[in-house]
Amino acid sequence: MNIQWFPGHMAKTRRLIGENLKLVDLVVELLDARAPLSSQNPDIENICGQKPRLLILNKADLADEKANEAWLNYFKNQGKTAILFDSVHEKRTKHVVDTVRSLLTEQIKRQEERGMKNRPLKLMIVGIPNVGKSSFINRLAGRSAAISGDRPGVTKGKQWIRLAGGLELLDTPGVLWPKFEDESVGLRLAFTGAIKDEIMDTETLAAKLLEDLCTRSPEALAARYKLETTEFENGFCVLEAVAKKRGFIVSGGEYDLLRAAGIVLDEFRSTKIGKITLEWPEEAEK
Ligand SMILES: Nc1nc2c(ncn2[C@@H]2O[C@H](COP(=O)(O)OP(=O)(O)OP(=O)(O)O)[C@@H](O)[C@H]2O)c(=O)[nH]1
Ligand SMILES: [Mg+2]
Repeated sequence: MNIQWFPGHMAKTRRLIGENLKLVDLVVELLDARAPLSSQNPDIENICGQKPRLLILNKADLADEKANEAWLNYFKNQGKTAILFDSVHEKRTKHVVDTVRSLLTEQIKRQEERGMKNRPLKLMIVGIPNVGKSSFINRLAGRSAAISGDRPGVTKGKQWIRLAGGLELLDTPGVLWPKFEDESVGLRLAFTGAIKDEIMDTETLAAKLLEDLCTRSPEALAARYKLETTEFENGFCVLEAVAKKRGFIVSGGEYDLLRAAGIVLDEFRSTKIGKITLEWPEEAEK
């Protein structure tokens, strides 16, 4: 299944990020905690160069707790600063601001020496579509300052949001890159909702997800859909078993695979199947 989604507005966002880089002190890159490597945009690395960077492993509440800890270690070992975060429920945000300040200690000191005390720190928030950039900003701001929504492509242009305590955040639209390194990257982004479902064949997508879950989380999958086995010939057979269990039948007695696909994708994204991480550091190091 070859997934590509790089419309003109994303090329525009890529330019916007480059153009605004000189205005900011630090880039906050949001990754999806369920797929931290697949959700890391290689373009951001190239565009942002030496600019100080903070990684937020967002949607940590939807991911496997053990995997979360493993990923924190992974990034730490790479000399990167990463924080697990839940942009919907997290009450404490002070540690994020403190981490930003500590990453910018040198700059803050230099500014103070030049007599620029209390100049606001400017951060650009970037990441793939639907990862939670606008929600993250709203959490930090403690109010609904940026529009968010449960589909990719909600934010259409840049927006500055000022926080109490001398921080200014730049919200940006979600951005992907022109070509995914391998099929599994595109699939993981699609499973987690970073790619518009409308451009995909959701039956094939759900079948691919089920195939993956049969090996990754067989118990959770079997429990959710009351399956007697998770040994199937392929993902479409699992999808058919789900449709059968749920009684999704179309006229003529065929199983309604399209409906089952929608349910499976929904239930995965809302953790009804479980808190499942789609890639672990061990797999990345292979
Ligand atoms: N459970 C959970 N949901 C989250 C989290 N962060 C964001 N969401 C949800 O994810 C969806 C997308 O959030 P947005 O903040 O609009 O994402 P965005 O990155 O700004 O998306 P675009 O502007 O479309 O690129 C919304 O339904 C949010 O409620 C999180 O940490 N945990
Ligand atoms: Mg947004």
